[in-house]
Amino acid sequence: MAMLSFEQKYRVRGGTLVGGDLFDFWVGPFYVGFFGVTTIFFTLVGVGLILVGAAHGGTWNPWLINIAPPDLKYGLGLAPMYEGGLWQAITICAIGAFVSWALRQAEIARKLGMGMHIPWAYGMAVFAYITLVVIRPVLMGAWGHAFPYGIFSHLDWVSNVGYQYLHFHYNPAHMIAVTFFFTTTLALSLHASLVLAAINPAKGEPVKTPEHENTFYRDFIGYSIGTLGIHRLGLFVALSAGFWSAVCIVISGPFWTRGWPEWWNWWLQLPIWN
Ligand code: UQ2
Repeated sequence: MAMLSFEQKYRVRGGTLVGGDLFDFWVGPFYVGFFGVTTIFFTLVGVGLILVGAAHGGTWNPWLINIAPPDLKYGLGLAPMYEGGLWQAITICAIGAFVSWALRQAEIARKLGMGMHIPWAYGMAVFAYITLVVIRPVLMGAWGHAFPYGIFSHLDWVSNVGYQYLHFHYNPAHMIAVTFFFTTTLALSLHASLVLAAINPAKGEPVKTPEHENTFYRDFIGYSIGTLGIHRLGLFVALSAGFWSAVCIVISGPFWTRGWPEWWNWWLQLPIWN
């Protein structure tokens, strides 16, 4: 269907989760909706607060701007504005904007009668962020366990927290997460190269089809996962990377406080070594 007639057919009212017809319209190419309005609201307030924090921080060097969470002594309470309160307000705005964005994806998917794969995929990244700045700090009893908002400062936080557990690469959930990240890049490179190989044959050759793609992998490794299957696999490995990242940090502190290499003592203590 040509794009112009497609738009006539599908740019219609309905499918909203909240607000009925109130925000059920487009501005230029963009769908607005209730959650488009809340996304814009939280984003403008949040970016404004980041600028306030930056102005107060003594540097406009983009690498060095830093807005830190409250000191541990404030526990899970509210902190004064320039002692972590800004960080708390910015975090509320960030979560408000990210959740609004996911719900806007869900509204657009509903409008089009599509599945909810996109909001779930994006939601996994939001879940990993919320694990870092809400779930783990709450489990540990202080907002000060969250990471600071700044380019270098958040890298320093990752490094420090890693060394706090001696060697983070011995964290078994971290191992699983890293493996899924690498598998995701492997799967995408296999898929992208296969599709481009099929549609870019030598000059004068006809464009190739999924039959050719299947045959390549059957010749090569005796198995083809299929054109739908590769996308299911890709979504699974990508979501798993985000999920296990959240698991690997949320268990560090709330459920394991010693060095991660020491966790592997269960292996050395197996009775088979006696
Ligand atoms: C495939 C297929 C595609 C693909 C790819 C494969 C026609 C266009 C890449 C091959 C993928 C396999 C065998 C799975 C690899 C497993 C892991 C864990 C990386 O068969 O169908 O569609 O793009």
